[in-house]
Amino acid sequence: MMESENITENRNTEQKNDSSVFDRDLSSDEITTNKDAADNPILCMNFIQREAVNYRRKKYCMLITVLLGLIFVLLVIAVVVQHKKLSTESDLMKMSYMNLEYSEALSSLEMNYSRLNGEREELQINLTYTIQKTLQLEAELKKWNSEKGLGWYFISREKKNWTESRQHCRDRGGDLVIIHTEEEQMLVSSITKERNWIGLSYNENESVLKWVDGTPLDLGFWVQGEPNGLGRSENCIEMLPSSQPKNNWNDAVCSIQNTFICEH
Ligand code: MMA
Ligand code: CA
Repeated sequence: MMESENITENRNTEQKNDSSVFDRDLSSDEITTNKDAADNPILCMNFIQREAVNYRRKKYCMLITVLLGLIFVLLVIAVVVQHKKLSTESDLMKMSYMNLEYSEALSSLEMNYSRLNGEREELQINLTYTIQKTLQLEAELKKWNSEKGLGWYFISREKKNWTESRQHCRDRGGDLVIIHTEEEQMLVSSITKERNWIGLSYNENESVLKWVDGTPLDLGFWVQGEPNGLGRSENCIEMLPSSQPKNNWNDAVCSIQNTFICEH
C-alpha cells in the first residue's frame, strides 16, 4: 500500500515536471541532463513533444512575420499610389490655375491691343490732318513770300548725309541754303544749334568750291584753319554752332549725318 502511494506521488511529480517543461525554455544543464536521460523512455517522449511544440511556435512566428511583411508592403504600395494620385491632382490643379492666369493675361493683352489700335488710328488721323495743315501753311507762306519778294528757311530735325539732305530740300521745291552776305551768314547762324549742311561743296573733278546753284564761292566764313581737307577727303561744307557765328564753316566728309538748312 505504501509502495503504491509512492508510485502515484512520483507520477504526479513527473507530470508536474512535464508541464513545466512545456511552459519554459530549458537551460543547457537541463538539455545535457535530457541528453543523458535519453535512455529514459518517458523523458525521451517529453523531449519529442517539446520539440514539436517549439517547431509549431516557430512556424506561427514565421507566418506572422510574413503576414506583417506583406501588410507592410501593401501599406507602402498604397502610400505610393496615393502620393502619385495626389501629385497628379495637384499638377492638374496647377495647370488649370496657370491656364486661368494665361487666359486672364491674354484677355488683358487683347484689351490693351484694341486700345492701342484705337489710339494708333486716332494718331494716324491727327498725323494726316497735321501734314495737310503743314502743306497748306507752307503753300500760303510761299505765296506770301513770293508776293513780298522774300525767301524762307527750313531747318531739318532728322540727320542725313550731304547728298540726301540736298535731295530732301529739292523734293520740297527748295535747295540747301546759299549764303552771299555777312548779314545772311549771321541770320542763318542764329537759327541753328547743331552741325548743319549748307549748299556749298567741292566740285568733284575741279576741286573748286561751288554753291548748289553753280555759282563759285565769293565770300567765305571759315573757322580758323579751315578748309583743311582741300577737296580731297572733306568735300562738303557744314556750319559748326560751337564756333563764333561769323566764322563757323568747316569742310567735312560728305557721308557724315548732319541736320541741314533748306532755302526756298
Ligand atoms: C575734325 C573734322 C575736320 C576738321 C577738324 C578740325 C578731326 O577732324 O571736323 O573737318 O577740320 O576736326 O580740328
Ligand atoms: Ca575740315
